[in-house]
Amino acid sequence: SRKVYLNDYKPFGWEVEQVSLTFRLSPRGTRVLSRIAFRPREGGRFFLHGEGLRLISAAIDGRTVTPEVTDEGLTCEVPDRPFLWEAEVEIAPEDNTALEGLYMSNGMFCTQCEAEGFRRITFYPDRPDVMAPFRVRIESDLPVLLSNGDPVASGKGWAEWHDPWPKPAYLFALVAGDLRAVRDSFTTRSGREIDLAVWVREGDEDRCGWALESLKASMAWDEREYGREYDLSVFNIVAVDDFNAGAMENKGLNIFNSALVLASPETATDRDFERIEAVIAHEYFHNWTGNRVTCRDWFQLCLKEGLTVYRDQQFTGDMRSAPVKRIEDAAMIRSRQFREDNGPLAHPVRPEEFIEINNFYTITVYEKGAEVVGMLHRLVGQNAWRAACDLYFERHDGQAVTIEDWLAAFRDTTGRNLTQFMRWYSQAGTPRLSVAEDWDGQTLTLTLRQHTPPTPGQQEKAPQLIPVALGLLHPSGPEILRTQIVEMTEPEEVVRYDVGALCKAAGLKTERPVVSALRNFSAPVMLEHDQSPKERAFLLRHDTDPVNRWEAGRALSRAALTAMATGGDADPQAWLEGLEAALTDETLDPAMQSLLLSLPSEDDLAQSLADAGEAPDPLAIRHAVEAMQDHMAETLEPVLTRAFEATAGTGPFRPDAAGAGRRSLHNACLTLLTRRDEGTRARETFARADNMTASLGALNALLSVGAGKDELAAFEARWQHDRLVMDKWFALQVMRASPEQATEVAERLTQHPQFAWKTPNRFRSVIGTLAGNAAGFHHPSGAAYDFFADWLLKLDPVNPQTAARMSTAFETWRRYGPERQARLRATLERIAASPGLSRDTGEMVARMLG
Ligand code: B3K
Ligand code: ZN
Repeated sequence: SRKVYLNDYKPFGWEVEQVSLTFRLSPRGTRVLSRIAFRPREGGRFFLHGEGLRLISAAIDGRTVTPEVTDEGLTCEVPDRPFLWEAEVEIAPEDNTALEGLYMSNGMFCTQCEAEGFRRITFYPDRPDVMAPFRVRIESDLPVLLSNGDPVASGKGWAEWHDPWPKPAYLFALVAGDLRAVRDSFTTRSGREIDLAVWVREGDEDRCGWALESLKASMAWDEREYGREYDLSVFNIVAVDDFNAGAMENKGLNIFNSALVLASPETATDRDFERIEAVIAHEYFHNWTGNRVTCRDWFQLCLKEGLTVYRDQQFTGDMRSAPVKRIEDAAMIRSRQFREDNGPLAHPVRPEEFIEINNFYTITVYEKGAEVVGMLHRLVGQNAWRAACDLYFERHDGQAVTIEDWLAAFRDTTGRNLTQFMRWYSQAGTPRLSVAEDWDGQTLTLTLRQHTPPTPGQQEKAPQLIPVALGLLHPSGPEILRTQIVEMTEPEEVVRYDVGALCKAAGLKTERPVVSALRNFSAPVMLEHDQSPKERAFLLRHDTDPVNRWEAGRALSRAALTAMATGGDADPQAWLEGLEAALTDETLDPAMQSLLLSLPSEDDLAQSLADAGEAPDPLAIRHAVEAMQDHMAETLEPVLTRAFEATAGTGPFRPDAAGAGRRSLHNACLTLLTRRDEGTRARETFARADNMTASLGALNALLSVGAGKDELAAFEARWQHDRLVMDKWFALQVMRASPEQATEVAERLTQHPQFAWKTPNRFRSVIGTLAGNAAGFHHPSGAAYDFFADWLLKLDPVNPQTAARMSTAFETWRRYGPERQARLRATLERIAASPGLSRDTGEMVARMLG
């Protein structure tokens, strides 16, 4: 398979002035007629992408031509002047199980073109830097026919759409089906009324309200915070059950995985509501960051994704709780992004080579990309941030641009030289930031050192610009130095604080302060800062920075758990005391209390052990976590009971942050208390539950102590006709299965009549979840590895994109001991050697084997 390199970028030799497409839809033989007006620029070899297309005819300016067609596209002699290209092709949407291009789901036609799916619809320069206005005519007996832009005209069996905004082909979309609309409207700040609609299958109409509320909130927010208004007369959202990703920002016609649109209190959890709100916002925000200004090439993916994730994070912080959101984002980077950045799949936020671009829709591009954008925001401050974003939109509206263009808007706004900052985009790997303290009774000296270990293809790393947010607390509690940003640029820097003066100013006795470093997770780095359990317990209680307060608790529980998992000396005392104080602190938000109560994931603990040079044993980790939960439940029983009762049933379900926070704490307490009461409370909760957050919380608590058989059956009986709820039912059983039984449980579920393995959501809920049950997945029998690999190989020819993504379950293989490593390597080698392996999975496996 061929590699593509950033440095090989060349613009396309022709400009596309206008695209007209006619679709004659039919499941086995859809005809696509294209009329494309080309105008020469540099010219050169005229190549149009095209895959799996049957070419019926082609003409230039009305004269038939016979282009040379290969697996990847066609080449043709073309005139050296503007010309009209016309072609007709045939495709079979019904046979398209890869869910890229035009495919079918439950009798409905839909598309997914990002990244390179349009070339499976017709011959076209399928690259993001070719932007053009589109006209689309759809012919079909189906009642609802949708495409991008504004509706132009329609009649019985046809509809026409026009999108005036030049767009790359990856933003093209078409939907045709027997769909129902739930409608609303939004008036923009300049007074234009936009028709909004969510299109769903019959029966789902009562689950669209939240998506519409979220959409209107997003539209208002983007006007208020970024001055960005919507630019078409309609905005359509379609829910589809078979979808590889979460959602897609096609211009004016967003297509969503139905799991990320449909919600009602009975069927969706608080988490689902929050995710729907965030993803609706994310796709909507792409209208400016991605669509109006797009990427020059796929290496620039973070240009739209990092920025849009950052915007949706800001939005969620504004709609809900900013500190809670920040803690969750920091936690996700530290576990999942660091895992990627420190393993064989590490790549820069802006990669420089790939075989299959779909393999680079990663947590590094998205979430680390968002961290980099956030650092930039904090470095330049709010006013310059807004001015630079305005400049970026103004300068590049209608263009396909690069990270350099993005940074130039900041350079030109602030006069700042961002050359070193650029390394955040080009260097892979997580910088290690160590903080060493020296105290002489008066002055505190901090020595900061940075160093980034090698990653695949990048041996040497240059120092990065690391904004380090620091604060100091007096050991009696008060803060003596408010958050200050040290902009570190060198491998080593020394910062001195005149603590005597700071204490004096605060009217306090001079004492050695407690350092709170990397506040608000000011940079995506691994902090190495030796602090005693006493200092951590102090920060857990007193830090003014919510992220570091949480982090102090994390550090305490992590230390205790890793010690327990390796048979070392575990002293959870400081952790438990700190937790007790947090749970009884009435000034703390329940959502925050719930976060403090959560333990690091088993995978995080495995990584911590690996970082400390030990081979983790996932079974020992599971036992340590369970022992810790028993310990927490026992020592904190009275406090947990009080918090559990205080958060019980408070009126009708509303999916807002306050309600969600209370329910989250309630469920966290329930899970622990279930270890003490034989499941009494959980059974009662399950029986009384009137919302999915409560039922699933209770079911989860029961399954995690090996109970809940009857409840599982009752749940299935009640929800068997609801595919989204059934996904939860499948996943929970695999997630909560004991290490010995996990593979068996997953295997049994694959025999369930509703195990529709070609639907990605269902595949992920069973097979994907098995990899999330770390102790089950890494059980020494090796059964899970074989089972998982067999299913990946079965899915691969059907849906390579989803198979490739799921293969990342193996990315941590090198962190384990020799026996597991040998088995994992053999499994990866078996996958790699299997005949006909897709390009997608082939690339992933080769990278993992290194
Ligand atoms: N841009 C899409 C993702 C497309 C995935 C292609 N493999 C959704 C998003 O990030 O908004
Ligand atoms: Zn996106």
